[in-house]
Amino acid sequence: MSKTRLSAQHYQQSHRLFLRAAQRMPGGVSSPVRSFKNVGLSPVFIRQGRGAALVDADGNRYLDYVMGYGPLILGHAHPAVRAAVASRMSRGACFGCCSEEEVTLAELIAAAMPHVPMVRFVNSGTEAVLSALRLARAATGRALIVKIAGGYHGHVDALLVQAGSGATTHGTPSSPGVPAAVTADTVVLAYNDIPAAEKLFQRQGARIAAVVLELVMGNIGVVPPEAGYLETLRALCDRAGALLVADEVMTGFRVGRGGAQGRFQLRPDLTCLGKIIGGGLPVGAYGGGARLMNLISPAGPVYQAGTLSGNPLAMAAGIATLRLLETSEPYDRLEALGRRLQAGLEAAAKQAGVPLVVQRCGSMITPFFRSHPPRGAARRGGAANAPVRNYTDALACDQRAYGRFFKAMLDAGVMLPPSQFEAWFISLAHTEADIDRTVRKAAAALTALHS
Ligand code: KE4
Repeated sequence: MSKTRLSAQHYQQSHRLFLRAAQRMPGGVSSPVRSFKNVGLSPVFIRQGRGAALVDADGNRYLDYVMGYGPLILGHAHPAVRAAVASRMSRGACFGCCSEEEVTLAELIAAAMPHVPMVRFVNSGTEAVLSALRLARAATGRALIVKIAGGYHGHVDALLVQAGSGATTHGTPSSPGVPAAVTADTVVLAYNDIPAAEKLFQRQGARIAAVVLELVMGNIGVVPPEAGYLETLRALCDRAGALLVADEVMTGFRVGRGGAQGRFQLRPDLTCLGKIIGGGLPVGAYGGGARLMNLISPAGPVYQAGTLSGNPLAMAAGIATLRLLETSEPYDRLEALGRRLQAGLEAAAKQAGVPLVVQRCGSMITPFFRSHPPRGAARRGGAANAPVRNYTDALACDQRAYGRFFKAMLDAGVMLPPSQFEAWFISLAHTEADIDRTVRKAAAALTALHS
């Protein structure tokens, strides 16, 4: 592997594991973003997580803000989740039959999300979105799908067009292997661009089966919706007879108990979930009203199935997690920690003279490294402190600066997502002292970056 390694003596075991992994797994990983390739490094291999802390194969400890890319809102190895999974495992974990846990988790989701009274469990966010799109096309008899530039919805063929997250940094936005015929019925809109949406619906509204979007973008970094944007998409869909599919795989139970649809008072027709509802075990789900969901086999003709769908272990972990999220108290705590981290990072960047725009929704947060335009050149993607409004703005940020910041923080014992185009996640295991320690280390890293 020809990539620059972290300071060698601290990461020998990880590097040895990585060399073995690279013999057996493409890129040595099970998912591209965790390869650290985007920041030009070899990945660390994690041996243990507990609370907000990780320990890698070399015994290095980290304060973690990846948190599994979102599922671990309680923190790593939470006692309630450990107990629920152990108890379930002791009685068997896979029956190919129904289990009570599926029903209980479905009821917990419905209680928190009024627009998701019915749900079908699957095994990943990808599977949830691809199933929701099939249902939307069946329900409307239409083919056209509208997605948002930079939106990432898993590796769904039809949506690997200008996709965010790892698809921005690891694959060409329209990945090889996806025939043009598959994306011929996919149209891409810029986020937060109401005129573009109105124009598309004016021209093609009668052909549109669904608009699928992250209500708060998290896969280009955190970009919240601007006032009126979500409401406009809802009205355009209603007028055209198209469905609004909210991909809340990341935001569901993250930005509030009712997800982003609750936070922004939006009525989606279908909702995709994942991550938190599985408490760290493999899970996905899609849901909505009975009229639509009863089109799904065996209730209706739209086929979708899965050997491990509704797996009792994942259900048990999800139930244990959601049961600790049933009041506003945990979200108030996460909001306060998020506000503290945002203020700290902004102050540190200002002190260091680094053009950083920190954007946040609840406990998901991203510092965008606004690029220094070449001397005399016009800045692309807005002024140094202008908000990142969409994919174009995000792509104009300084990825190299983020990569240097990532490495400095990793060596300082803080694990961040290895990409500018990801969200950092705060958990209920993080403390104010953790946040303050993070800000101190970030201040040192930013100062070094700018010296
Ligand atoms: P999975 O198939 O990875 O479970 O979910 C896909 C997905 C769908 N929708 C949204 C909004 C998502 O954020 C994701 C997956 N998120 C990425 C992190 N940006 C997962 C990390 C990875 O790919 O390894």
